Amino acid sequence: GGLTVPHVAVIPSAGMGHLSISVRLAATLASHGCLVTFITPRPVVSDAESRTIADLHSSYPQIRSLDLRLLPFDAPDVDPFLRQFEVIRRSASLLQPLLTSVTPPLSAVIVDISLLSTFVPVTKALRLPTYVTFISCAMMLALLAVFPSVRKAAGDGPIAAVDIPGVGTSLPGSWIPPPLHDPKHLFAIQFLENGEALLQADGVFINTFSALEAETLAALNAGNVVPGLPPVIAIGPQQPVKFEGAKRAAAAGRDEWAAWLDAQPPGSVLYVAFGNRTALPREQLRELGLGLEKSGCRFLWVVKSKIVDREDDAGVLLEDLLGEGYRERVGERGMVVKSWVDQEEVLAHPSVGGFLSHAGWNSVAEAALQGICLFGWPAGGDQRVAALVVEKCGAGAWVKEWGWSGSGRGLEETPTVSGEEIGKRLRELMGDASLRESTARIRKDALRSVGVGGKSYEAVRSFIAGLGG
Ligand code: BUP
Repeated sequence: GGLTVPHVAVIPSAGMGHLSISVRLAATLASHGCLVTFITPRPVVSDAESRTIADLHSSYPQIRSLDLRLLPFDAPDVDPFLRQFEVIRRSASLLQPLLTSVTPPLSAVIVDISLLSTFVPVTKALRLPTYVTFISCAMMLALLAVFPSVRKAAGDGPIAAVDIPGVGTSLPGSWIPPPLHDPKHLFAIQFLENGEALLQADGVFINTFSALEAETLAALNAGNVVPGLPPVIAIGPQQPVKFEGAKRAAAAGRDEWAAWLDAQPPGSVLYVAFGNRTALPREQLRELGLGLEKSGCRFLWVVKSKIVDREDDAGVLLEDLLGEGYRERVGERGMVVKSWVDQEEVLAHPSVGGFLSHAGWNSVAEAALQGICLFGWPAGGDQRVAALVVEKCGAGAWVKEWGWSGSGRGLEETPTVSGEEIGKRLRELMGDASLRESTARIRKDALRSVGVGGKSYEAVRSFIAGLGG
């Protein structure tokens, strides 16, 4: 009947990036009046994840909570989040009783992309429409979609370059996520299987919008990338859910940087942060410090490295890492913070005029929403593809020659980019008027998209309406 409220199960995967899109979508659906059951695979890997899930349930008491109790599994020695993907994927058999136990009966399931290939047989056996949350850009979704045929063509060897049909983009082998070159790598195996399973899904939610990726979205939805793909539903830029717990965590140390930001001229500050998972090699950190000094720009720098986590005082750390006298030379021009700021708040601050970032997709979307130019310094994963998207649409720039030594996770590796070079390029980028114009245009489109009647807003509404609500 036309009056029943649809009921959707949302199943997130491991790691904050994967969790974020599910949590935000669950909150959005609930605020549109959709009934939501959030199914958490437990135990989770990190404290940040358990805090976020607890926050979701306390802020949205109408969202129901179920646990998927994971089966024990002897996984290979890989990244703990990748390992957790595998553990959850192998617990798919526990899903059926959960999905059938809820009342009213489910109208659809929304599952994280990393789990799709083992979960879709279960949801489809129950005749449940199955939607996917995809955590990166549309260009990465296109890569996922073509990957099964790319792997077939490459045999057991590394991948040379990937042409994305219908978009006219060729991704050099060195730009795609490094583990994809090794067909035996667990990530590559999962990526391949999930890429194949995409064709069985009923739709894919993605945190992007037209000013960033209109062409790629159109090509995906026209069947020009891979025929038979389900609808790709752009819902970005997703607004962060401001939970109490998250606010409390970010409040530590806020007074100092917030007061400093308030005192800076409009658009003058370069914000520097490389996400949760990318630790700068120690020597590169020092060169970046020199570069920021030489750039002459004002800067707010979130220093995130393994070393920082063990230190109590950012001042001690600076002396150690950046050399004697660094703070004195930089003076009031620079603010260095340890570990965590409320990035949304920083990017929304009128003093901020640029963002030096690893180009993690959440950071890209958050900067685009605020009209802040993003200068990409991608390390690994999907970050080069994201940096390409940023450059193409005018959301920022990418200095392609800037690499990272080794994995981007080691601390003792030698720098690949000198402070001199960093300073020079940052000064140019901060002064680029055409970039400021294009990011202002992108911001307008972002606000239109998520506002009432906008494309992203309406996409969520028509998804709910399509479920019979
Ligand atoms: Br650092 C930092 N405060 O100080 P990405 C990050 N964030 O709120 P990821 C803060 O973390 P990979 C800080 O707003 C964004 O939502 C930021 O997500 C927030 O990178 C998130 O940019 C970072 O997608 O690494 O997930 O850390 O690219 O490897 O997935």
